[in-house]
Amino acid sequence: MSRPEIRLQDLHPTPAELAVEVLAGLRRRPRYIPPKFFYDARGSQLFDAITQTSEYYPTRTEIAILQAHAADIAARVGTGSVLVEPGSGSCMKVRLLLEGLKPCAYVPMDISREHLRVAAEQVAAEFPWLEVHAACTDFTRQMAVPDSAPEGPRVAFFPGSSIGNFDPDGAADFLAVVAELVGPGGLLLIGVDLKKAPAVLDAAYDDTAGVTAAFNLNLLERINRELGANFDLGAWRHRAFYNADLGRVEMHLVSTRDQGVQVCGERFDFAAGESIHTENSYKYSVADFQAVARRAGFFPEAVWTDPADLFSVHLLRVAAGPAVAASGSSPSRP
Ligand code: AVJ
Repeated sequence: MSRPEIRLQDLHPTPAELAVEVLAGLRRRPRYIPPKFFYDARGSQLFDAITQTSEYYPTRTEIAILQAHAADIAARVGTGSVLVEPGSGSCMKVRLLLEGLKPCAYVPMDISREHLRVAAEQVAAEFPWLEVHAACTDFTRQMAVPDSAPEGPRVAFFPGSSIGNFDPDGAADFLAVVAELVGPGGLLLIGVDLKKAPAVLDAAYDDTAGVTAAFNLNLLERINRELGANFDLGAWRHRAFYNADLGRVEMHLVSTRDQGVQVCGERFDFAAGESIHTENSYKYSVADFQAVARRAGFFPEAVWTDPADLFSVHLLRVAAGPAVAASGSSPSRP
């Protein structure tokens, strides 16, 4: 098959940007490296492998919700929109919506350039009637729809509970950016993981096959490769647990001994047991998440959950009038 035509806008983070954020994170206490850096080519593959583990319920549960309510979602969203997906990964879930939504264009955005290109080309090949305008970008910093994309009512799709990587204030700020992106009357379809028994959460982020551990440790391999660092992969272990006080799963990389590591020519000393915090994954109740969405100028239109209340999918709308003020930003037609 010939290569399908897609447009790819490339704002991929440079090694210098990676260096700045990694060094800043390692100098802080507690040490923290943002989870967006998990997603090099191998990290994107490992994430897809996590979604196949028996312990990681969010992906299959959200897919079941989207399948069960595809007709309702399509009826509420309507056709002909510009469908924008920040953090599109392998573009798996959007496939469940495309026939019903018949968007005039699909705009997948991802930080992982080659993964994005391959995924976007596959969508274009499977849905020949669909215009695909991909944007390689760190959407936590920049979320512009490429100029090549057509005009049309915008719908944002943000599945997978990626919103959980932000703390609730950060989530409200991010949703305000999405509200501005879709404009007055615009829609957001978003997947949000729900609070549940801690044992279920602990297992989901520490699968017995060790895929999540490999995903977490791959961050150090990436830093070794791209920043010429010398992390000893054998001297770090994966740790994940639900922090009930803060309503989030935390992932850490824990040093198993006293050690020094060189990153970009700077030396970092780690004591045995000291950790680098690599991810938060906040969990919500339906009402708590709707409160966050309201702070960003969204109104809940519908919410769907699975029978076991593991996961939720929310349809949210920005008020149609010009009167919404979210985080001080004035909404404007994109
Ligand atoms: C992609 C951020 C939604 O938090 O569940 C999965 C990432 N990390 N297992 C999540 C992840 C470890 C995932 N998100």
